[in-house]
Amino acid sequence: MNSKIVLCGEAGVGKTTWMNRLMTGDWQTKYVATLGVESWKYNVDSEYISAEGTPCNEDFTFNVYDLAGQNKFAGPVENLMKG
Ligand SMILES: Nc1nc2c(ncn2[C@@H]2O[C@H](COP(=O)(O)OP(=O)(O)O)[C@@H](O)[C@H]2O)c(=O)[nH]1
Ligand SMILES: [Mg+2]
Repeated sequence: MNSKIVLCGEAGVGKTTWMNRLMTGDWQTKYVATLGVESWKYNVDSEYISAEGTPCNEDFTFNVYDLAGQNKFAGPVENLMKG
């Protein structure tokens, strides 16, 4: 199954840090502003997924989009949210 996660919010609240932690396991301490949007694919094997104790037979792919908080990127961000 494919699903989309869109991280949005004001600049500096920790969106990029959260995504880096998810993708690399690392905790990044320096601040690098996101320009526009960055996206990553996050795969989860079915063996790690269960719903109310019932194993799931499907792998999941999350397309995680990390958005820039600045207003000037509002246009592209709005299109991404729709799609
Ligand atoms: N103390 C603390 N600092 C954080 C946390 N998450 C992010 N930061 C710091 O906040 C700053 C901005 O984070 P960033 O992920 O770039 O924000 P973004 O603009 O929302 O993507 C960086 O210097 C991070 O190291 C957190 O949970 N705790
Ligand atoms: Mg960011």
